[in-house]
Amino acid sequence: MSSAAGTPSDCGGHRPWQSYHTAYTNAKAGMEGVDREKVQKVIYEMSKGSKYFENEQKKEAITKLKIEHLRAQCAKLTDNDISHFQKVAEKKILELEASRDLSKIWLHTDMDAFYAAVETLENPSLKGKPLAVGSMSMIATASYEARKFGVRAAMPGFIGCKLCPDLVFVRPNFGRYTHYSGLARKVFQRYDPNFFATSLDEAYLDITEVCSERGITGEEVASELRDAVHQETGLTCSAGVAPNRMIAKVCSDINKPNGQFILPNDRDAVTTFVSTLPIRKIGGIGKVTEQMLHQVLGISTCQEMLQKGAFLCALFSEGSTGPYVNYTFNCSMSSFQEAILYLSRSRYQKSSF
Ligand code: DCP
Ligand code: CA
Ligand code: CA
Repeated sequence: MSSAAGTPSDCGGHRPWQSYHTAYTNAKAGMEGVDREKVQKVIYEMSKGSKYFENEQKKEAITKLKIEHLRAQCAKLTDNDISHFQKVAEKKILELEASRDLSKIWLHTDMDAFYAAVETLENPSLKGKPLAVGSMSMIATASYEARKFGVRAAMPGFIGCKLCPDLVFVRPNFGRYTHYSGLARKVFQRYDPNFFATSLDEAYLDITEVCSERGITGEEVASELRDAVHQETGLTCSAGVAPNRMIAKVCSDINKPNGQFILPNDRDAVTTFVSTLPIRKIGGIGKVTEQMLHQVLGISTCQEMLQKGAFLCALFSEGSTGPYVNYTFNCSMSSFQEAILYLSRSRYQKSSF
């Protein structure tokens, strides 16, 4: 087959930490300047030998087997197979392109370092300190000051301490978070009475109507809404504005903390934005799918996913055989479709929730 396989990092011998991927080795907002290799090494050294680590290693071994299986399937594809599946992929893309909808303006909003920001608001002496909300066994979130050291949500607190010896711990106070969430939601209601919240700290708003009624842009709504949230809660949030919900969510993370990113309702702007987007940004593509698509088909971005559409259809369609393919059909095919949908239309309607 013609597609280049990914080049896995030095997994074997002298740098084993490079292949240790777990929930908290992935970067979050505020971790851009972190020395990832150093952090990964600390995580690896401190986790080695634990039950959790062994379990992660087992999962990793299963993923490797799946990758080998998929590579073998790929190698069996004939030129005829590939040209057949190329047509299948192209047809699907054309169908979706025809239904592209750029008529809606969606806003996704997400509070910054939510639990940590609430705790700091309640106790201003924590301001500016590297803060972890949680315990020695689990960190729920970390302040942006702590993230500079590689400390993040889902990481055991004892690893956080190793990465950042001055890390301050606060126990979670869920009542507080619910209270502040309620205050923020009152603001959201002003812009979309039917907004829907997906967690205490985030919500999706259809701001199409408010924009047209008041003759203002999505950018203006985002600024105004963030100011109002700050005024009502004393907390900052970030926002993303885009023609569909999935992209709006990706956009709200771009200028975090206390920032916003606007993607205009314009086909070229959307396709350009999405083409360079790492596949991991797609809801539903986690660590395992990311690894498989990268190592089997050399796919890292949504654009590459579309370019390899024939291979994805071939490996993950119902016509394919093999236990692994059946097992991953739903997940991987939907990942492929998600990428196409990103480029195509606003898929999520309120009724789908
Ligand atoms: N949370 C948790 N456990 C996790 C992840 C998050 O308990 N593994 C809680 C604590 C967070 C809140 O949910 O404060 C919101 O999660 P986010 O992923 O939105 O992270 P933050 O709001 O803390 O930071 P930011 O959105 O600025 O990256
Ligand atoms: Ca948040
Ligand atoms: Ca969130």
